[in-house]
Amino acid sequence: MLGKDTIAATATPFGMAGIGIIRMSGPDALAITRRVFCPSGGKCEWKSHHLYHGDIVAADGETILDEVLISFMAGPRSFTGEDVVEINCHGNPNIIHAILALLQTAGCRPARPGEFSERAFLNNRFDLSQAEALAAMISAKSAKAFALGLAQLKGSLGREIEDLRSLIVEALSGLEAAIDFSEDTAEDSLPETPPQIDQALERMQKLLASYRSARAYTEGIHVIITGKPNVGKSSLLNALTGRKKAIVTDIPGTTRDLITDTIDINGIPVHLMDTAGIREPQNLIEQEGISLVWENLALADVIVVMLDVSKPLTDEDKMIINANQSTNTMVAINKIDLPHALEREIIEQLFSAGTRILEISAKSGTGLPALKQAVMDLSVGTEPESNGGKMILHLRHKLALEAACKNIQHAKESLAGGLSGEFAAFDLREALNHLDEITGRKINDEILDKIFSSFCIGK
Ligand SMILES: Nc1nc2c(ncn2[C@@H]2O[C@H](COP(=O)(O)OP(=O)(O)OP(=O)(O)O)[C@@H](O)[C@H]2O)c(=O)[nH]1
Ligand SMILES: [Mg+2]
Repeated sequence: MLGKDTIAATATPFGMAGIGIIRMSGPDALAITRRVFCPSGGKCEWKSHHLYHGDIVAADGETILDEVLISFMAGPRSFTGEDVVEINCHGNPNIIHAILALLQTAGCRPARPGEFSERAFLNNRFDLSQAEALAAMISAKSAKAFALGLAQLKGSLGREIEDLRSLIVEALSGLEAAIDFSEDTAEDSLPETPPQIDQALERMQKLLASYRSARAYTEGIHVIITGKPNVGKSSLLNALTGRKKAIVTDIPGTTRDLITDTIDINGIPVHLMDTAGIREPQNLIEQEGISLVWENLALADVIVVMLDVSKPLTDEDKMIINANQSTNTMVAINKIDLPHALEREIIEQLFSAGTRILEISAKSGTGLPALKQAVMDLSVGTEPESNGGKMILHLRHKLALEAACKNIQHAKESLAGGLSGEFAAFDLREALNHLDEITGRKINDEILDKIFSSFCIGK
């Protein structure tokens, strides 16, 4: 990778700011800087990891473009592993553009999105999972999501994958020794299942189980509130967000559009969706609104079916209850501040055993903390820390791990079924390949391009 062209890009967002940072990496980074930079006092020694003050001077050799601070990090002790220069100029988009253009005439080219990280990966500054962690940190929507990205950047996932790799390599060498032995002695003994196979499988399944809660922290969870008109869905949205987001009236059919808002529960972004009350639509607008509810019910992580305790159950309630019997359904019996016309036992019988049923008052706020907790239990389950911070955040990692698990299970089955150890050895090698996709030990260029091109420019 060293010896390639030198690249430059702004590392800070374009826009007015106190400072803007332009980053340059490659073999000519220092030579290009020298062409455009006039240090205070006339000269500087360009010691690595030092900061230099001076002016950026235009191609005419006279016009000062900006007064800047420049840091120089000589490779390989830099982010990319190459020579890196960072120019701290004033955060005016015109000046940043002008300096970038000047650097290009002096010998570099604009960096592609993610190209700095790609070079860092190719120069073994970090593994692929760490590069992806960087992108996850930049786009993290909550402090918790950032912390998970940071743990991955520190190598928590990479280390776990290397441990799993070692277990499989040990199992493989045990198997291969057994295969060689049986060939040498012409004995037909069946190879035993190496214990490392089960250990690896268990750890991989634990890692896979972390995906759901990790996604909750990074992407948030989608909660939809459904029920017949007037049960208090919009009131619940308003009570949970603490804002008058949705119109509330006692006229059934008030809400027709989807109304969304995001709240934070224990560091998790929870995307709430208030919906049109479900009933026989009375006009085209309501009909459209209700069909949107059905579409979104299918996509939600958690469904809150709302009932009104002050009114007897209707056919509409029963239809909604029957349509929402999945494991991600919970029930909110609302308006418990009013006289009850509904019995809890009857509602319990209408849902499958174990369904969470909460009694609330959207009006007074009673039961809302318990409702929030139930949403968490249903969507996140166990805390991610329970796996020592080893989690998978990316779908790409999940798919690779699932494929590796399948290979290992296959290996186990063929050993248990008395097939030659060669078959199991083949599957174990495949499992290793899938694990190597996660850290990038072995990965094709197309996938690499796809990963890095989704990064932002300057990263
Ligand atoms: N007493 C009492 N009234 C409530 C409670 N929650 C909602 N209401 C009242 O019930 C009526 C309907 O509330 P909404 O929040 O608009 O009900 P909705 O389910 O969104 O109704 P649609 O949008 O028509 O489907 C309003 O008059 C609310 O003030 C509650 O917990 N207690
Ligand atoms: Mg409403």
